[in-house]
Amino acid sequence: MARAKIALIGSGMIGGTLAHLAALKELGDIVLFDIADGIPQGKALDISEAGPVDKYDSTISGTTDYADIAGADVCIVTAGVARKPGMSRDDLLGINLKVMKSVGEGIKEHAPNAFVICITNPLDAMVWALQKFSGLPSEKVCGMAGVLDSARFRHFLAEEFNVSVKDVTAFVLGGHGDTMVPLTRYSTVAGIPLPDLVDMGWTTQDKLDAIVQRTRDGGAEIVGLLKTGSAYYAPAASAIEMAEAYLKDQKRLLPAAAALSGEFGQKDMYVGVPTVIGAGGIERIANIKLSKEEQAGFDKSVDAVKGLMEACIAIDGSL
Ligand code: TXD
Repeated sequence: MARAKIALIGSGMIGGTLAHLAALKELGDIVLFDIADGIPQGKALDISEAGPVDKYDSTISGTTDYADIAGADVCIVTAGVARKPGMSRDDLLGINLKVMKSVGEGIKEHAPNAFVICITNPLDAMVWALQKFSGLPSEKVCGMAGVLDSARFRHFLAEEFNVSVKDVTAFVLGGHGDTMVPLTRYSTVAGIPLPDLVDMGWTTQDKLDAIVQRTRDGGAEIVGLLKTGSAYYAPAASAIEMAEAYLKDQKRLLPAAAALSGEFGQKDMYVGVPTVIGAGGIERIANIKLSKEEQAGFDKSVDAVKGLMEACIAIDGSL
């Protein structure tokens, strides 16, 4: 059986890391695409040259020509600009919306059967615009943010409880931003819900609240430290987990920005929800029951995303 083909649209900090991780896991042959001539080709050659050491036979190529992504099974989109200190994710909208238009046209023409994972910020608006620009079925276009946000949450919880990250599960809902909604009652250590761990004295509610806030601020914390850009190792690892679930039909239940058609009382928009990812793409959305407080947090996040969508429509009336 022919190897899968993975196209990385954007070969910057996340794109290069995606290529390296996909090669290490031998998920398929990899095409790095960018408009900055030399970057995709240089990174592709460098990662190829690591192949003999790490023993992967994936072919990795770099290009500035969309024709070279032809027939891709997965497209992971990081094209656009990233934040600098003092910028919010929303500040990127004006520039990145235009980038999504060109990326959407490229995918529509050359890889219409791909499973598309959008990473570009502001994520929930960009993935919605990308699906419209590309015209791909909505179940084949999703956004990566929830896996990253829950991974950040899980890392902080594992540190707090001094337990293996392997046994910490976490649930986050809503947009990728300050309004994200970490669900503590569905987050556990080996199935023990966080509220029970508070009752057991493993942590306090104040410490838990601080961890939730640090998760919300996770992106800004790294931007403030790096000063030259934003996070890329954990975002890349998160998108690769989603791509693997599609390529291997794993039916993983993962948080993702997905198209809603009535779930959680919303439709015609993308926002972070629990999804089942398999060979059909976003195969199901777990329409979990939310408490009044959780629903209010989710609705606030939905309103923030709708505000970004309106800003997009004001810029590009074709949306
Ligand atoms: O969880 C999440 N979704 C976020 C997303 C986590 C971290 C970063 N997040 C966003 O991903 C970030 O705010 C950016 O919007 C993207 C990509 O972040 P990255 O750190 O990889 O940005 P880089 O290093 O600037 O890479 C972007 C590349 C760069 O090489 C540009 O030349 C290229 O995008 N680029 C384009 N490629 C194709 N087509 C067009 N039009 C284009 N414009 C720029």
